[in-house]
Amino acid sequence: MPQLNELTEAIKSGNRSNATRLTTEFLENGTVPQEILDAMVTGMDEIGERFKRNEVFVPEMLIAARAMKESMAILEPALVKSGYKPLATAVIGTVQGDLHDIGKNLVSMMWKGASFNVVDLGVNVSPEAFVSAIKEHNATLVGLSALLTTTMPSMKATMDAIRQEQLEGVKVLIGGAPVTQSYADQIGADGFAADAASAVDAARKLLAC
Ligand code: B1M
Repeated sequence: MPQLNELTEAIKSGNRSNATRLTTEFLENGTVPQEILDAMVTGMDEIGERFKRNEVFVPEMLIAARAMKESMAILEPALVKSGYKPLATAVIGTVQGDLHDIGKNLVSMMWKGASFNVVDLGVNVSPEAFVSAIKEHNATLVGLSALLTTTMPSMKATMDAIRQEQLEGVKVLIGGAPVTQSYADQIGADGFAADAASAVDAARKLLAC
């Protein structure tokens, strides 16, 4: 019988065929879906830590996230049936005027890998679209990404729109190459993360989960 740490390893190394095969086997032998998910999340956490230490780079993260995504597709029906609730719902997007999405997609995948329900709004997202998605999905976490100095003001406009709505319990995390903690402070965001792995730590901290 396979061990759960083999699944952790398969996710971490981005071995899709092993990860999906093991997920199927664990489900067939009656392993509790939450335990299978925990093994996968540990794999994503470990690759995230290695990414922060510059031991692996964007391609390895993408490959691991793809293995996670495919295994999750197999696991999800059983998880839902078992009454599993994601940690929180997050809305994420690249702000208005900005078409860069590689970093945002990484954050989105890492959040999914950490058991958040993620609604990805894509790129060039207006402040109004963020606000209406937060309301529609009852999101408590919002991720704003910007890669251009010229689109950083869209982050502020989005923050202003969110704050104006006085949405209770909604935490906003921002990131992207030109973005800094001091900019986050300046526009009243709840947090800043320098990379996708740190975005998981920051989200867990902001929501205390
Ligand atoms: Co553009 N581009 N680009 N570009 N592009 C940059 C950003 C630039 C630095 C290149 C340069 O001049 N050296 C420059 C910006 C300069 C500035 O503003 N300071 C630039 C420019 C000027 C432009 C155009 C204006 C060029 C033109 O048309 N004249 C134009 C703008 C279009 C628009 O958005 N309106 C443009 C267009 C494009 C492409 C479409 C061709 C393409 C984007 C394709 C795509 O994303 N699908 C592109 C690309 C690929 C780049 C570079 C080369 C790479 C960006 C990237 O994907 N990095 C970039 C130069 C560079 O960075 N070397 C450049 C990899 C990615 C994993 O990193 O996105 O930083 P990054 O994400 C990191 C962190 O920042 C963080 O986590 C990620 C990984 O851990 N992070 C978050 C990101 N979002 C986060 C959110 C969080 C937390 C962390 O919380 C929610």
